[in-house]
Amino acid sequence: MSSTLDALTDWVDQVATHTKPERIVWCDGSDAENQALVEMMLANGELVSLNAKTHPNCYLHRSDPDDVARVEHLTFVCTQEQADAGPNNHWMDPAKAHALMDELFAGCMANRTLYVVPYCMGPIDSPMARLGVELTDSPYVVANMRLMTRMGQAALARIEAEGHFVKGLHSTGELDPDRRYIMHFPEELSIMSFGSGYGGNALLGKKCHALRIASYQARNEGWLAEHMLIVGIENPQGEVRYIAGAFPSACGKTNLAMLIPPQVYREEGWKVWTVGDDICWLHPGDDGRLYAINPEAGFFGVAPGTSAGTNPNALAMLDQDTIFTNVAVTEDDQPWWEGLDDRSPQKDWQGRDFDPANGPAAHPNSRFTVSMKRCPSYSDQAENPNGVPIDAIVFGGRRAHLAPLVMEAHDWVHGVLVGAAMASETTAAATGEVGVVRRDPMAMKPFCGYHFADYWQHWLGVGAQLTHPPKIFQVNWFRRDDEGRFIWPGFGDNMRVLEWILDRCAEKVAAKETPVGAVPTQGAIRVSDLAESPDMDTLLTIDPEAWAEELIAVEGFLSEYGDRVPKLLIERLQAVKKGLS
Ligand code: GTP
Ligand code: SPV
Ligand code: MN
Repeated sequence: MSSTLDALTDWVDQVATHTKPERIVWCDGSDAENQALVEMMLANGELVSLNAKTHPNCYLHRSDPDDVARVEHLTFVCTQEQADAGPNNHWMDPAKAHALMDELFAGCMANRTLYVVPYCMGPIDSPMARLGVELTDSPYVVANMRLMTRMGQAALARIEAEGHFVKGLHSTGELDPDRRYIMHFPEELSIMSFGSGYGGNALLGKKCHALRIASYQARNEGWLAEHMLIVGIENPQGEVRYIAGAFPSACGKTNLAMLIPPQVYREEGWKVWTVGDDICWLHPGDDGRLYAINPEAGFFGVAPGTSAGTNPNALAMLDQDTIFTNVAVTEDDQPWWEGLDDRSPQKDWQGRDFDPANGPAAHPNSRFTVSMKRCPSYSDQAENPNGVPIDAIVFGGRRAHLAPLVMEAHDWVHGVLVGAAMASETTAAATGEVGVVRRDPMAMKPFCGYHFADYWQHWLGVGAQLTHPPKIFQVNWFRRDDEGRFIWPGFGDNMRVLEWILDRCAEKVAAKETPVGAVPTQGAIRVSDLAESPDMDTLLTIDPEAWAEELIAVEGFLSEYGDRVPKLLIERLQAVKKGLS
């Protein structure tokens, strides 16, 4: 091994001395390596085989029932100064965190294998891509990282050429929720995760590296690391425009990224191309526009609600080469979840005979892991090393009330305020109560690796530098009527809103200005071909009194971030408030 890999081999040696694995395996990412891992996991029960006729090369993993979601209360950002982590993060002194983690990791890999997983976030030849190595004792993590990142030989070769990478150390430990910590050391570019095998806690390339560590690096280097999907919309003239969208966990990114337009749109020639469904790295280009890459290579998507009606593209990719986590199974061993179809499952996500008295058959946060290449709408630009130019940024959330179907921010500064003011109902993607409205600025509350006030300042700074900044919008697919039903049909019909957004970007359509943003004029959102017209008045009306209350709440929220909050943002908030009164 060449000398530029010395830092890596030294670190592997050091970790092995401390954690005492039975053996060390350097992963090359090959099919043969994956096949051997799968066979081992089938033999030891970590994976269960599914119906090989209907779902070739698909497997089911059942987590420990106490380990099914991200654990925000056990996730820490460990900067030297507590203030740098900000009120948005749990903080621990790095020395204390290291001592705690060293104790947990001591000897924890006895009788286990230590896998060395080199990975690249982003197209392997992209100047925007970043490297990492995850050391893990979980073969399930290895199999997932192989689908979710460019993992193995090519990544190792680039690490050797560049000489630097993010260090991630992971052990499932005993899966004891009381001995579980996800620690980030942005100043050391390292991550330590102990006691969980679940996605966002354990696949360290994803939220830990590509968002928490990367957002910290991005701030220092002048770019943005965001919790965003990237989608290309092709119009009947064959022009493709790209939209990046930040929605909190389990709020519709995967679905929007691969939507199938309604029939009238398809007949006109509209097409949708998927670039990414969860994470987006945005870089200012020489032409004054913002360019996006998806650092991931796969989808770790929410299963419940995915069906032939809601997301046919997702369903099509899931019948082969997919790892399912915590879904139910039918009597003939096909994966099943709530919302899929009207078959009844035989076994629930814990492998018990299905009994509705035990709750849903599939865990509400059950997921699928699949390569992006299996997506029928996979964009031919997804591998473009220079990324795709972004015309619009969309912020969305789950709001039963208040937030309109769509509105446009007045300008970049107002757009940053709209993003910072986002709120959404909590979901099963993280442990804790579900359905509670909380502030989730830019859908980054759980993922920003530094002080939110500094983050908003950075957003303002990036925007100021762009001669052609994307327009910024807010959307809400989740408005409910008095009976609690969703008013907007959502899913493929969200295309109707994207068309308006792109028309606004191209200055093709007028809008109704309000102090909180510009909303579509009557009839501007095409709905006439829908069998049942949704209540567009409710969806698009801005209630000045309710918004005045909302802005007071936003003001209170921003004040929690102290005098680091950009003055420009506060001034803009005051201006909007004044406009309303
Ligand atoms: P993460 O992977 O957790 O970051 O989530 P995500 O933002 O990619 O969410 P996803 O697209 O997987 O959607 C989560 C849930 O919301 C699923 O159950 C979907 O069926 C549902 N959903 C998505 N889009 C819509 C929509 O337009 N309307 C309604 N009513 N539900 C939606
Ligand atoms: C999310 O929770 O936002 C996800 C799944 O995308 S996880 O990888 O667990 O973060
Ligand atoms: Mn996510």
